[in-house]
Amino acid sequence: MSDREILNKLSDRLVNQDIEGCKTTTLEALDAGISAFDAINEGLSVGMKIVGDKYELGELYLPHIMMSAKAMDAAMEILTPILEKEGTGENIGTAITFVQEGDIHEIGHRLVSIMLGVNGFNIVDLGVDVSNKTIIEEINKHNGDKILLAGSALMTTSMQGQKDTVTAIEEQGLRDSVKIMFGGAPVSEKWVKDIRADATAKNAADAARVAVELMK
Ligand code: HCB
Repeated sequence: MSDREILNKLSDRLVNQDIEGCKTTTLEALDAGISAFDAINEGLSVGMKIVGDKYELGELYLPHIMMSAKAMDAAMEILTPILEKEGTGENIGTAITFVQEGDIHEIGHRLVSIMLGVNGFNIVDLGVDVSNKTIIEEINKHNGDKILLAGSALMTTSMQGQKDTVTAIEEQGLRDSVKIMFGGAPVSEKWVKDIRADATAKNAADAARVAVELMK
């Protein structure tokens, strides 16, 4: 089977909520020499995009998405330690990563956190549904470090909260202490510019590239 066929199979397993199949196909991909990174970006993430599209079309329902998310988790359990080993070993700053208040979508956030860690950031992962109060407290704890804030929002509602986060940081006089990168499916270049954040990125690899640039 070609690499492309294995990656397609991985995507199909995720779309079909096949948790065991997702695990075995992930191992098959690694055995075939496919990198953990490609398995995520060209297999699993492609599958998750299809799941989202099918949900929107009414072809899949919430329980299906939850099972696909579990299949993604099962694959990530295998792939995360491999990615972590690929780390550069350098420390280019502290990345405070989180999902906006009211939002529990964590898959993309976790991928971004992993990729930032692999690329030399010390990761402070605040998890999902994080309030501005917690974010401000965490920035203050790391005062003096080079700080990147990497926030995710997957819903148009929670995305509005990103604007409040920037305002809260400005009001606390902390804006010059942090670089702010926001992402998630609804987030656009125009949105981050409008809310006075520094950058966005379309996927986890891009997020790492943009983050490293922001730290320069
Ligand atoms: Co969820 N959900 N969901 N969901 N969900 C979305 C997000 C909708 C778009 C689906 C739809 O209607 N088409 C929709 C939001 C609509 C909207 O606001 N416009 C939606 C909804 C409505 C909901 C609920 C409200 C449903 C309900 O209960 N009725 C509920 C939300 C509860 C809440 O948060 N309070 C809900 C729940 C769920 C789960 C639990 C079933 C599950 C999440 C499981 C989990 O995370 N453990 C889920 C999922 C999986 C999705 C979809 C299908 C996929 C999201 C995903 O994981 N994508 C999503 C559809 C979609 O997004 N098209 C749907 C894969 C990852 C890899 O992509 O975009 O998250 P990503 O991250 C990328 C990228 O954006 C970038 O890099 C990442 C990696 O490549 N990036 C960053 C992300 N963060 C970044 C930060 C940076 O600084 C830089 C880059």
